[in-house]
Amino acid sequence: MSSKSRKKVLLMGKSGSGKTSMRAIIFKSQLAADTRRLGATIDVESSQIKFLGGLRLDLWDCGGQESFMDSHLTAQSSTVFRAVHSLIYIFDAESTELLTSDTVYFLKCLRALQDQNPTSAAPSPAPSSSSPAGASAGAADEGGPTVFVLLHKMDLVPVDAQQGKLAEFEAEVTRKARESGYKGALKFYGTSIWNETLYKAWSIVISHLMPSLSSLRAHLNSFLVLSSASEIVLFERTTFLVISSVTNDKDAPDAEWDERRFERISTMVKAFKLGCSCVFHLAIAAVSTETGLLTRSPAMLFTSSFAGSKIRSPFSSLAITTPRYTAVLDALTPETYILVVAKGQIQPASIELNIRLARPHFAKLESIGMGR
Ligand SMILES: Nc1nc2c(ncn2[C@@H]2O[C@H](COP(=O)(O)OP(=O)(O)O)[C@@H](O)[C@H]2O)c(=O)[nH]1
Ligand SMILES: [Mg+2]
Repeated sequence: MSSKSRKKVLLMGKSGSGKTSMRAIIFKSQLAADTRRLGATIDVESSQIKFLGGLRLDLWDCGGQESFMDSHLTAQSSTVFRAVHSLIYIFDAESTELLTSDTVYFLKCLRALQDQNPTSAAPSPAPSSSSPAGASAGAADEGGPTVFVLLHKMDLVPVDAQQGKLAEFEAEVTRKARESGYKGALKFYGTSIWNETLYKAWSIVISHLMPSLSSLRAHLNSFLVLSSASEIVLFERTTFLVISSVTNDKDAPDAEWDERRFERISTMVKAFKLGCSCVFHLAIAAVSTETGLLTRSPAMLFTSSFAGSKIRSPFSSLAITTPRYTAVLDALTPETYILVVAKGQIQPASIELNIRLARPHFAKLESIGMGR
């Protein structure tokens, strides 16, 4: 397998900051509540995750106890830090040592990353935080590893203080990193396992690992135009992370569209799949309490319709019809799901037909690595 299709991603941070919880929720479909029972990670737990387009993710969950951190930074430094595509560093927002010893370890990791990947001295353009789909794939290959910094457990910070805390943390850590001689880009996100911020950050990370996203977006755009849809979102099948999305310009911006709708869909579909594991093919017509395009109502419908029913069959597809929009979520290729949203009340069957017709085209793209 070529190094281009195999990406090493380090998950680092102090013990108890939430690294293994994230991994379990995103890649093993665990419930957030179940992460309380996770044991401490010993040394390094590496897992290989197959992604679409032949991409293989080597995820290294590095134990964060001081003794392990010291070993990662000294004896094991070349093993851990060499040939890294991305480093995801987790800080516990509640830690009393956030800007002292926690940051000191982070700076040591940046130094090791730079030493083991000499090209990382060049600034690497990190993806835009506002657009997972707009992430620039392959930047790490050209300019050294990309560093994502997650200020995690933000649910424990009062809501009105979250933004300020993240901004202050970002400014301080960036300043210290520059002072220590690190020149690469650092991208900051506030996250929590208890809401969709986790999916937002991880969608950006994953999009960054994907080759040729712009080519994929061009194909999705053609599909958007041909099917007269308002929005199309592509999800990775297992994690339900957003890989790419396109929106019809004439429908956007629309104040009623929830800014966090993609991450919310990831969260709710995954929770639904977990909670029910049932055959999932339903059409709901004329929802009277409809409030807007994919905002609250589908989430409530998911949970209220199926709570308690465990049939143990894989998720298949979903169609929702309301007076304001029609949405169909269906498998597109063996490794992706597609969500097609059209304004107004139209027959879900027509969207399903379009998806069926598009499948061979997208399947071909995937088999050649998403249009690489
Ligand atoms: N409140 C809160 N707790 C979290 C969050 N993420 C993880 N935890 C908890 O933090 C504890 C340590 O998590 P773990 O993943 O084992 O940390 P690790 O040592 O970095 O791998 C567990 O009890 C998790 O349930 C979060 O976003 N919010
Ligand atoms: Mg752990």
